[in-house]
Amino acid sequence: MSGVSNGDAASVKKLPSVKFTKLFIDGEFVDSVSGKTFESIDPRSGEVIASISEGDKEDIDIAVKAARHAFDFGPWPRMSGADRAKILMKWAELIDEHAEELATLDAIDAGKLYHTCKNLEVPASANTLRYYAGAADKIHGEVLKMSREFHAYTLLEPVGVVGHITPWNFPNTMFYIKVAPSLAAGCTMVVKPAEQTPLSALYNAHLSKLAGIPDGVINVVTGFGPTAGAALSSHMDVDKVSFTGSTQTGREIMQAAAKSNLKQVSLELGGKSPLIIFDDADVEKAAELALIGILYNKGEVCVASSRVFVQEGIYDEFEKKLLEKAKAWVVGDPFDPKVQQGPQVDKEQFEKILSYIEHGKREGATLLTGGKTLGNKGYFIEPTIFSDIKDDMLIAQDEIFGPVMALKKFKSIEEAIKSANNSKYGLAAGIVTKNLDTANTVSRSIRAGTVWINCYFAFGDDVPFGGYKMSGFGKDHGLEALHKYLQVKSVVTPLYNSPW
Ligand code: TXE
Repeated sequence: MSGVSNGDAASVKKLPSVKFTKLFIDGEFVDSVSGKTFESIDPRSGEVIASISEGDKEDIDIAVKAARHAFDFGPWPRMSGADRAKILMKWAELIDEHAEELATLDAIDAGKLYHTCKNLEVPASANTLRYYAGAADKIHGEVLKMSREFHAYTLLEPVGVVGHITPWNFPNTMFYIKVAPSLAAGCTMVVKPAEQTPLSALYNAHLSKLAGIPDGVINVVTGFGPTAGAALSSHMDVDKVSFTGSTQTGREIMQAAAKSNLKQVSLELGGKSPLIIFDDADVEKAAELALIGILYNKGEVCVASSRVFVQEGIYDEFEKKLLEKAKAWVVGDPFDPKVQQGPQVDKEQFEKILSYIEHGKREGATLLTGGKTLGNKGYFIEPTIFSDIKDDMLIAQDEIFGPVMALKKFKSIEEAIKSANNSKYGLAAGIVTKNLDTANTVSRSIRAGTVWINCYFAFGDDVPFGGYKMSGFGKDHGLEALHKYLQVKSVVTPLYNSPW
């Protein structure tokens, strides 16, 4: 393994000074009511980056009040779509201008690759805003011809105050995936970013103000899940919660919504996505795809191709190529342009992954490569590949959320489909084949919200994304996401002889 550990990397970046560390409520950065703070940790070293205000129930109450006031009386929901679009477009420009700062914050906070963030993920967030800016002035209902002497029309109205609860694996991207469509719809909101990665959300709050988003429309309350997050999902004055995170927390959020005001809920949860590679595949390219599918963002990706099924005719050659590539994969400081994989997000996730690796060994899978930590500080793990997988093994069932692949040989298309569907999750899947019949059959047989054929991780702002089964419901991206933040009002009136 040509991995370099954190301390050895030539370009280890010194921690920048973090400008925004307080809650953002009603257009101002403020301390939490309790005055408490929590530490944001650099996963490259385990060192403290900054102390961040710790919001709790009282802060959520204040933020929801601000969002409610902005929704009930403020200009945002009443503005024309075109005026909203202008502000969103301006904000997109600001993201491009501040790409370096945003990429740096996600790299030090989440261990993400700096160059990938700066050149790919951050510009993609600007485009997400542009996509929904383009939709903001095209929100309209329908005129309906009723069967009796009435006619009706529908209005699409913003759903109201939204609570966005986001995870730590794509802190900046997730912020915009949630915020952009709900803003275009005319909603106001409280964002609760993950406690592991609060920095870019606070920076984005600052950019929102520069762009001209009115006070109270976007509020960001940093803090922990069971306190701030739970307060948001059980709040009586929040109309909808949009969540991305674990299946277990998704369940708790639904319960909180049910027990409070029956707010709408959409959930994007975990996955254990299969990548199925058939005999007719180009082995070199398929091995590359499989590796990137599991190692992108160090495997902390909800759609990671964590289960790879390879047909028997090419299996041996595939395994050889895969191992060559995995051994050449570079793990190290995420600011080093040679590095392909940074540290896991935090100690907890690091230990969780290592315990799954130990479990994999115990349950009889063959450890082909990896399995160990790298360096003497920070949370670096070798790319790890297990073979001889059985579908019911824990490492083939649980979402590990790390650089750990479960590799299995299969004979027939039916066997591959059965194994792929043998999961409580259904977020995404990949197929590699030149045969159109195979691609068509498998894509229709897999129970997952996204199927990639001869590609992986191909996302688009216009392509709806979300899960089947216990991967959740409700889509991010696309016009589906915009409609998630709109509700339909039917207005009915008599055509003739109205008594009034
Ligand atoms: O997630 P949580 P965790 C999976 C992945 C990972 C595991 C655990 O397998 O190893 O989840 O990660 C907030 N009420 N995914 O524990 O708890 C929390 O503060 C309201 C997959 O970090 O789901 C954070 O903002 N909110 C996933 C957010 O939920 C609560 C990405 C996510 O944290 C809460 C992340 C509560 N009771 C993890 N408890 C994906 N789908 O991409 C926590 N939160």
